[in-house]
Amino acid sequence: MTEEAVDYRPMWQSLGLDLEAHDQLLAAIPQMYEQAYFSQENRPEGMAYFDFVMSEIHGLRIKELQDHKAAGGTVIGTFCLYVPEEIIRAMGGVAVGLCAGAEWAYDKVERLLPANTCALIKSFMGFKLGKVCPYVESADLVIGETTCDGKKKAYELFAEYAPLHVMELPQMKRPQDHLLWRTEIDRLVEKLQEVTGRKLTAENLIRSIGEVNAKRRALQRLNATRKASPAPISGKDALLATQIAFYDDVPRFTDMVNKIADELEARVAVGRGVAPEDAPRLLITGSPMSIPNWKLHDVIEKAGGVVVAEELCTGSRYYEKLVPETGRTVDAMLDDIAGKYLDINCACFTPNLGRTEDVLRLAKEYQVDGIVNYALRFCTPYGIEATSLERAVREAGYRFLSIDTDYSMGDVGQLQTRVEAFLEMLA
Ligand code: BJ8
Repeated sequence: MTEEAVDYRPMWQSLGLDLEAHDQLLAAIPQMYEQAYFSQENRPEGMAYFDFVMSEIHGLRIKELQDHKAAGGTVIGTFCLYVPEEIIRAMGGVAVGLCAGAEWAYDKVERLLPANTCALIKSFMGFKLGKVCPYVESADLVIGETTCDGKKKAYELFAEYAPLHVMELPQMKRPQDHLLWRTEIDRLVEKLQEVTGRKLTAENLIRSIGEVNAKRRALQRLNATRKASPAPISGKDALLATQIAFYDDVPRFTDMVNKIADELEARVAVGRGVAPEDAPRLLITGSPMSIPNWKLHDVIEKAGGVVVAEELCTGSRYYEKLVPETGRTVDAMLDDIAGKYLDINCACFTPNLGRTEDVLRLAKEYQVDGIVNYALRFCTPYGIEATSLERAVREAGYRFLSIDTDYSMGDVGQLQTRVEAFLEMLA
């Protein structure tokens, strides 16, 4: 990406955005971003790239997507980590994450959905109904999945506004569930062949698996540096990098993440950090945090803690596991993809003991002082799972804080008080 002043309004208009509402959205985000990000001291220089991507998130990146479509490619919107981006990419699609992290057009949303629906669902519906998201408007197809009940039912309504394909995700991980999931992967391939007009071949799938693995490996490198004390990067910056992984051009993003990982490794070598060595180190686990949701990290880090790990879909669940690179036929690679994706530990599964194991393993590896469970208000899976997680975490000797919040800023004062009290306990 290069910097130059461009008028994107004709592009937004051609996508059918409500320009007035979109202006309001674009006016609000830089302010939130500045308050959260530019107040940090000693940021790694490599964050300049991510700042730039954020500043162009509705501009240059959307222009790139339009150019990609004009050259015969497609844009495929997704809402969930279980949708395999390797397959989309292999068929000339660009996968973009459509989960939204801000309240928008709730007046329209609440005419369709109960007010006590989780913020993530209300937000993606609001961005669509309010016509302010150029990603969803660029999408040739949106892929939903039968994860939680809220999403499942919301997709039925969402399908009235956008072309939608829903994957049936099992809720258990028994052999018969693996078989069901594997057939859903085949159904996805068929649908993508129809939408993209391209065939899935062994060559394009091998290449795509390699590229997406390289992206995940780069994020693994970046995040591994956070095991050091002092942490060389704030949690907020690391979260931003993972959030951008869902939108950015894959090879460019991989290069830039590897570049910042070089810088962070050099910082670790000389003991340079973003927070004092004795700052309480926290792990956050729970519901995903989509752009521009930086609320909890911001509160924690402004209160003197440092977030060193995220067991989130916008965290380790996204980059820890790779698709094996040994498959040589389409069938073998689809088996590998099915296996890798079903191995993600989301609270929509029962039982979901793997998540607790992941949390405890990461807590040890990242030498954390405390664990914070983050559940979006009205998110039943993560809200209920907090009970068994808390039990296991306390038994293992960690302090635990359970946060239930949404995208509004109304409870920030209350969050600050709770976080400060928690950090004092850890000191
Ligand atoms: S793999 S976490 S992205 S389903 S927060 S909508 S669960 S009520 S988002 Fe998720 Fe895939 Fe799982 Fe990850 Fe429902 Fe909860 Fe809302 Fe949620």
